[in-house]
Amino acid sequence: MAISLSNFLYDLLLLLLPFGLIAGSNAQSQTYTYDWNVSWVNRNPDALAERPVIALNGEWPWPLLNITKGSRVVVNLHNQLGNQSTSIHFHGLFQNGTNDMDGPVGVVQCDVPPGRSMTYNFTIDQPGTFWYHSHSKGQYPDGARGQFIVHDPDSPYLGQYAEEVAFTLTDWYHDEVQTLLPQFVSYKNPTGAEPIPNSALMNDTQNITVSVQPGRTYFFRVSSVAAFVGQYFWIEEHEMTIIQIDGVWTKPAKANMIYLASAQRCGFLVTMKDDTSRNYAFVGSMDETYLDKIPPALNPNVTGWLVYNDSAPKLPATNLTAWDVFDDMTLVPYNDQPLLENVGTVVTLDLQMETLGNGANYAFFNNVSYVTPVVPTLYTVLSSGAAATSQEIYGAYTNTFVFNKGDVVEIVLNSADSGKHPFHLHGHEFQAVHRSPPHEGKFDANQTHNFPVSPMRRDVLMTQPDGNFVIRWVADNPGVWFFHCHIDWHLVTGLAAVMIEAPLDLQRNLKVPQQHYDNCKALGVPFEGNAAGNTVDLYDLTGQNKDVPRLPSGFTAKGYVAIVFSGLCAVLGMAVISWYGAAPLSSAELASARSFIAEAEGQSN
Ligand SMILES: *[C@@H]1O[C@H](CO)[C@@H](O)[C@H](O)[C@H]1NC(C)=O
Ligand SMILES: *[C@@H]1O[C@H](CO)[C@@H](O)[C@H](O)[C@H]1NC(C)=O
Ligand SMILES: *[C@@H]1O[C@H](CO)[C@@H](O)[C@H](O)[C@H]1NC(C)=O
Ligand SMILES: *[C@@H]1O[C@H](CO)[C@@H](O)[C@H](O)[C@H]1NC(C)=O
Ligand SMILES: *[C@@H]1O[C@H](CO)[C@@H](O)[C@H](O)[C@H]1NC(C)=O
Ligand SMILES: *[C@@H]1O[C@H](CO)[C@@H](O)[C@H](O)[C@H]1NC(C)=O
Ligand SMILES: *[C@@H]1O[C@H](CO)[C@@H](O)[C@H](O)[C@H]1NC(C)=O
Ligand SMILES: *[C@@H]1O[C@H](CO)[C@@H](O)[C@H](O)[C@H]1NC(C)=O
Ligand SMILES: *[C@@H]1O[C@H](CO)[C@@H](O)[C@H](O)[C@H]1NC(C)=O
Ligand SMILES: *[C@@H]1O[C@H](CO)[C@@H](O)[C@H](O)[C@H]1NC(C)=O
Ligand SMILES: *[C@@H]1O[C@H](CO)[C@@H](O)[C@H](O)[C@H]1NC(C)=O
Ligand SMILES: *[C@@H]1O[C@H](CO)[C@@H](O)[C@H](O)[C@H]1NC(C)=O
Ligand SMILES: [Cu+2]
Repeated sequence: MAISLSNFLYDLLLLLLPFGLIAGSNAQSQTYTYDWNVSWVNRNPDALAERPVIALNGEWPWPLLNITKGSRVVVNLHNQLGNQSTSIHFHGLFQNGTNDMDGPVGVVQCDVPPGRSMTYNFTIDQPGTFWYHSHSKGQYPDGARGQFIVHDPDSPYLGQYAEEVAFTLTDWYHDEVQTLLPQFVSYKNPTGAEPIPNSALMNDTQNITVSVQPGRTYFFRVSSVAAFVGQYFWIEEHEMTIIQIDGVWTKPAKANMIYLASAQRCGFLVTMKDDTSRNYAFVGSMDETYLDKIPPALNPNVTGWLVYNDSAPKLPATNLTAWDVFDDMTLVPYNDQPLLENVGTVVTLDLQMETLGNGANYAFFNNVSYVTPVVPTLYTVLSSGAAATSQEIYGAYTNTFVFNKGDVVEIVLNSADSGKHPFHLHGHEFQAVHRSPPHEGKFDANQTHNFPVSPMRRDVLMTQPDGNFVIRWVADNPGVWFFHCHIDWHLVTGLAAVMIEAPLDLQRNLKVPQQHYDNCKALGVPFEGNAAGNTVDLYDLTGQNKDVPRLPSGFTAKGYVAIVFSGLCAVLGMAVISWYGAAPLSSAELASARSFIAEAEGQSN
């Protein structure tokens, strides 16, 4: 069993202590202390290919953590990978007062290099179904993730179910990120086709079984820990009653099928049948609209079974022909929190994908593809005095926005991309005020919209292809909060922004442990000054990290591929064009390509 001994003892304590001592205001009565060695092991979760994965104390999958609301968590993370840096993010937590414990590298901390440690120390005062994962560049799809739940002694649904069942859903790759990433971010992939997963997994395996008792009600907690693809989920001939979404209790809502995009979670009740003569499949099915091409051998499905009867067969799931999926926008939070009005600041983020001068495809908000600044943004806040309220010092390539304490913030996100993108905001549960159907284009604030009286709150919301959404929250959590697409391939190519709330409050109240800075020192990463590391002139950003330069105008991805290859061999060039299924170049594209080559040759001579 993965839960540490101290955790077990605290659980025991929980049973023994008089109830009054642990519930309510006595929030600090429990501390969960974990020592985590992170290292490589080999595993074969889909029974198709063994590969190295990132283990926690030699175990993979990572343990399910079950923490009681109001507790303190202390994680001593020891990087024993030998050849990669690492970090930990507890997805969905507010980290209110502990912004430095949130995890994203380059935003609130430096990477933890091999051989070094970092202690994460924070309290949890919110219920829900969550997950925890590395927030170092592109790392969690190598297995550096697990599920965690926060048990709520004040749950409005206590007593309405007998047992809990928790598991994850994910896509899975046979290759390591270090192999896939250079293939993805490459001139050979100018359209930005994402790596295609090899399998779908349930709880990091397949064919799981859940033994059930007739007539009993169970609370299912399902977390997507996917790198890329969303999944449909359903239980054959059983209805689900959704009661929780991400970290928020909702009014009960009945569903036959749910959809979990990367990083989303859902909690639902299922009441078992009285008849025990047969078993029932439950299925996770990858949304194939994410994939640029569908390999014939790919099985997008993963199945588990509710086992009523050990001697009855576990029959394969019936193939569906249509998706009848629950619309999460119709959920209402249990506490009826009303729509936030009096918006103080509106941030409009226009999303697009584009090929840059190295021939690789990148993702943009407002024409800027996020690049990690020289100095992690939290450290810029803490070392810049009064200038911390000025957006400029955070650099021109980080999409950083600064808000006053208490501001009602609204993000309008307009996607000009044909894919689906699940966006995650750290440090908050936002109100999902509006989401358009596919292909609506930009949000039109001039139109009358009937926003919900009490919108769904959650921490990951998915845009539809070429659609838009509007979210709101109150900037009441001083900190530097990452806002990004949770498709890891899109995060590494820049689909991110940074929301800074009440920076002067942070300067007054946050004390970062020396150990965090020591990790920066070990890596040679500066931890003072503006985004470029300038401590003298905070408005001089010379030396900041920048986007890859643009292609010359009129130059297309297709043209780029032709050039690169025809430079080597004309025949190969033509072969590559047909490999991409592209039409022959137009004469304008050819002319533009020729002049680009001439210019490039001129420069290199
Ligand atoms: C799950 O069962 C299917 C069907 O029997 C099998 O093909 C697959 O290999 C199993 N998966 C694992 C991880 O054992
Ligand atoms: C972690 O690694 C250290 C150093 O090798 C070892 O002493 C310790 O026992 C390990 N801890 C766990 C929980 O495996
Ligand atoms: C899923 O895996 C976790 C961690 O190994 C385990 O604690 C949990 O019981 C598993 N859930 C199911 C339904 O098998
Ligand atoms: C690190 O080591 C693991 C385990 O040996 C290996 O599979 C992986 O490819 C290595 N990664 C890098 C970046 O060298
Ligand atoms: C965790 O933080 C609390 C509050 O700041 C502090 O009292 C405690 O000593 C810290 N624990 C560790 C292990 O750093
Ligand atoms: C988590 O712990 C709570 C209380 O300790 C328990 O009621 C619940 O069943 C546990 N959940 C899981 C999934 O283990
Ligand atoms: C369990 O399944 C077996 C095999 O199908 C069947 O013979 C038996 O009657 C079932 N038991 C119950 C309690 O329904
Ligand atoms: C479902 O469809 C797949 C191919 O798409 C097929 O291989 C499989 O046999 C079908 N399953 C059932 C139960 O009909
Ligand atoms: C996967 O499940 C879907 C939905 O039931 C079905 O349409 C499809 O045929 C299945 N594919 C395979 C390979 O089983
Ligand atoms: C986008 O940025 C590039 C370079 O940073 C610039 O050349 C171009 O004019 C910008 N486009 C728009 C529409 O602002
Ligand atoms: C909304 O109205 C304003 C003022 O009339 C106008 O400037 C703006 O372009 C309009 N926006 C859209 C999306 O039509
Ligand atoms: C953070 O804490 C402050 C002060 O206790 C509180 O007013 C605010 O609502 C909290 N915000 C979040 C997101 O937890
Ligand atoms: Cu995305």
